[in-house]
Amino acid sequence: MSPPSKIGSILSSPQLGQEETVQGWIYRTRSSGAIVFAVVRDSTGIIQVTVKKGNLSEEEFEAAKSAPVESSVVVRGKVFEDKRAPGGYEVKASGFKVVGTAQPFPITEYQSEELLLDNRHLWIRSREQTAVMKIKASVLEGARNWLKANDFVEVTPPILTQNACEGGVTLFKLKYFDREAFLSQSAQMYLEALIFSLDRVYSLTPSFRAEKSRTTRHLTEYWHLELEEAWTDNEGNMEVQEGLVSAMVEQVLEDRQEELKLLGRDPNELKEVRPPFKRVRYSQAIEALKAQGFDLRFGSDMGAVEERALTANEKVPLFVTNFPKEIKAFYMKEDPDEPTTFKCSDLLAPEGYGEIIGGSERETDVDTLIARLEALQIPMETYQWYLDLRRYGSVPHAGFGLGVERVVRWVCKLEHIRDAVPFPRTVARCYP
Ligand code: NSS
Repeated sequence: MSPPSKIGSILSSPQLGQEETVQGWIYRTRSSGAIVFAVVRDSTGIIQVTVKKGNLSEEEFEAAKSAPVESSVVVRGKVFEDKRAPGGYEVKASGFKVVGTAQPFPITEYQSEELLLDNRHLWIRSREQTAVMKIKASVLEGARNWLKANDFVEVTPPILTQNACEGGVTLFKLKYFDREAFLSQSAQMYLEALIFSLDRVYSLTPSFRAEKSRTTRHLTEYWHLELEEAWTDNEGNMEVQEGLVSAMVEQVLEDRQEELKLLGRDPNELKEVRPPFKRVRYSQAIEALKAQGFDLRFGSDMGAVEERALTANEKVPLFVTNFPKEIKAFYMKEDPDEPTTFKCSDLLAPEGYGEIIGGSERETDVDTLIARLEALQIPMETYQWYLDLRRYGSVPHAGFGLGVERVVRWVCKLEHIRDAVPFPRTVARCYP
């Protein structure tokens, strides 16, 4: 028997009349008397298999005829052109072995969103989910290649922590023996510690947010790509962000155009994503939004609605800089040119998809940090190690965190962020 071929390679370079072996799962099947049309899928595509009585053993014909969808099969046969078949070719079976007979599959056409989520472990076999996972892999591959080329070292921060990097409201608390600990919201503080020996670092970890909000862009567990760099400022940090995001998109365009099209994303729409990205100050953004009728003032938080309005007509991500201090985190550095603001930026995806990165230059002065923690009434004990970073050779530095699923949602043009991750965790769901 010939060694198994991938369906994708059979369809892209068909050897007409040559015998091939395909291993996969039945995607669709119908039969009429002496002929069975089974569409078989593997990780690379789908192909029609025509099973005719008489071309193979009676036993195999009957097995093919009665095998339900999602049964795993090994099929042998010659490849022929068939304009009506998906992909334009079919395999005429001379062998059809059912390896694992499926029970009636719980997912059929037109299912409710709830049923699909309850059966997520099965639904991830769908072609759309498969395409998203491949695109996500390319997003990460593009990121890692770019980070390596730019001398960033991958590090492994902890997930169990006693520090609330992004405030107490969205912390998942847990009992850590006789103490209290949290699931990490961000690796930032640990990355800040690592730049003193490595200069440029990044990590890819899950982050956890006990977000009560049921929105299309919040998960309670998401993949967080975070980066920290010594000897740089907020401007340098933004240049890293635009280089990194462009490299992610470029890798997807190189590897995954078919998958993008399957998801309804025209690859051409992503081709303009190249540095530099536009920059607008928060104060200007507020003025622009007020002109659109929004009731806002300096100090108002920007949510999904405001971000959508700012970027609905953009094709390339947009930086919003200089947020007011009162709506941002304690560790950011004041901008001496506009002292009511921090040297920080949010990167908003185009087409209204909203924030994908939050970044800033970090405060380097220990007394300023102590004063801020005191003002926020944050107990200092668990922050002593972080303050030490300013006591022993403090250095200008900046960094950011990128929400991987936020990027994938935008790139894949997904309605909901939960489809950017195989097993979504949201307020409503921790199963399967
Ligand atoms: O809260 S952030 O804006 N910033 C930080 O956590 C910094 N401490 C990161 C750093 O400088 N190292 O979150 C960063 C990004 C944000 O822009 C989103 O893209 C993503 O993390 N994010 C989320 N994605 C999915 N679901 C939720 N709930 C979520 N929260 C933030």
